[in-house]
Amino acid sequence: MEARFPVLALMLCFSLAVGSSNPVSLRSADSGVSSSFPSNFLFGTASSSYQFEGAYLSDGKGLNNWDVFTHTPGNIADGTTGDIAVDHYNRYQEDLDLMSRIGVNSYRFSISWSRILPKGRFGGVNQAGIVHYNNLINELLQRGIQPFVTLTHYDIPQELEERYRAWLSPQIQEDFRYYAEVCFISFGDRVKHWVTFNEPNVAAIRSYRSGIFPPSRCSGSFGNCSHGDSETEPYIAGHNMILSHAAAVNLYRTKFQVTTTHFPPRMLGIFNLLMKFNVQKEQGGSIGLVLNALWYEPISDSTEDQLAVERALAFFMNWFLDPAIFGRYPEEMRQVLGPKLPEFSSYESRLLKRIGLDFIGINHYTSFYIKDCMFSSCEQGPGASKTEGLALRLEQKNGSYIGEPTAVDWLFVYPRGMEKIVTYIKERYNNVPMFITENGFGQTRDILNDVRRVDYMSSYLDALETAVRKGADVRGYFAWALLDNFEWTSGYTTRFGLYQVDFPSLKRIPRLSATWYKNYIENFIFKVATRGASSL
Ligand code: PNW
Repeated sequence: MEARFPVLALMLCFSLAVGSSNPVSLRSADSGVSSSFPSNFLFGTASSSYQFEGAYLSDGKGLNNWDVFTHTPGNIADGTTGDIAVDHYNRYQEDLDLMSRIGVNSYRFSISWSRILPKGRFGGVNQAGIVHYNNLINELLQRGIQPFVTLTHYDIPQELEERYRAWLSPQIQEDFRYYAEVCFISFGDRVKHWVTFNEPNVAAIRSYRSGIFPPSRCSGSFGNCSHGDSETEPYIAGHNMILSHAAAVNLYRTKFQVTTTHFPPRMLGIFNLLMKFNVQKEQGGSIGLVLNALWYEPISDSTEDQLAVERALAFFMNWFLDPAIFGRYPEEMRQVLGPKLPEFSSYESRLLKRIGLDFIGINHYTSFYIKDCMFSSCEQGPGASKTEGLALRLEQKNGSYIGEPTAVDWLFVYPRGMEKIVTYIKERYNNVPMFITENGFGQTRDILNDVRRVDYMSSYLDALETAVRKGADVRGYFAWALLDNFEWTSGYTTRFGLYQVDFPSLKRIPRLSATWYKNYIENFIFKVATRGASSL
């Protein structure tokens, strides 16, 4: 299926030739005469199953960890659940129409594991779940929108918690591999971008260090839990996530992705014959991993604070990216954590290094200052403890914030962080292709004229373009989110949508940012279409 941009670009060329006017109407959507993004750049919106779908007991879906967690009083700020969420399960056609209206050429969503496998590998495949995602994918492709699919975005079948404590057990690797296989077989002929995990770093930290996500495990001053060990369990869970990721990537590489290109031409005949009974399909897609990526500025120019920035990056992001690409944990983590950090066997390490990643997905929203706690003493706070890397995270320096504060307590507007995190990843990981898989702005007041979201997106996209101009291989950008939705422990109190959702009626109403994004994309297509013309 073809992406829609080349077609639109042609139409625009035509409209230029016949003398119609530039379609850009919002001045702020036009940030220059040319764009640094490649012509096949993906522009999309992002979502996740638990935050959007609702329909929590429909069509044979099994209970997941978030169903159980939200139904336990006291866990969610406004006492709500994702039982209905924005009812995307039933209203997806309407939502795809909204995407078409904006003009995106990709949609990032996640599959609900317990909708496909209500009991994990300990029960059957729920055909109704397969049918649902088939319909969604087919309708996307009919609209010229590419599916960009995450296998797990925090929600997992509750069965796995109950049987063996989910991420704390290596048994989950087999469950994840099996689930991935069902998805590759069912959808891989049409899905060309797969993500194994959304933000395993945030999942491990919030589920097993602070305990604010299910299964609510933590210890000591890290949170208020009845079970857990904040100093070891996040690293055990993370380790099992990395090995689960590796199992899925290895499976994709060996059975689904490409089967012929690694062999010299004269061996192809024999190879094809040998593989004929083994290989399902040549799907030819790509597979990657999405991390939450914060940027950090040192609180001073001292060597100690600069080293602390490296530690903060290691303990938050490289914790997962280094194993997925280099087959080992960052040196900073090994030094500080010692035996509390699990080890990869030499087989696992070689496997990880060999399979690698086709792309890195970056969820970037904000930045912080970092102060060293290894060589000097620190007050208590996020990041300061040994298990977090001895790098204190601060919002302010000399009384001023790193960027304009927002209604979301962790979100400060610091667009340069976008350029810097992308450039950092480019340099550390040898310019592996990147996608900005999430970027967005949250509000607690319900505003339709969301100028602050428009300013935020516009400035972050400008900063992203700067990184691309300087050589970063960034291939797409996904706005979080198309719609207001269930914002985890904040419930429905925080709104990230380009469209407002009126929750009682579930009506979708466009905000200024929806119109702005539409114009931004149109303007991009116009720039791409006139690229050749201007150099004539
Ligand atoms: C992401 N931070 O989480 C998630 O992938 C989404 O599901 C979520 O709705 C969205 O961001 C908005 O919150 C984040 O500390 C977790 O900077 C942590 C941070 C940012 C985003």
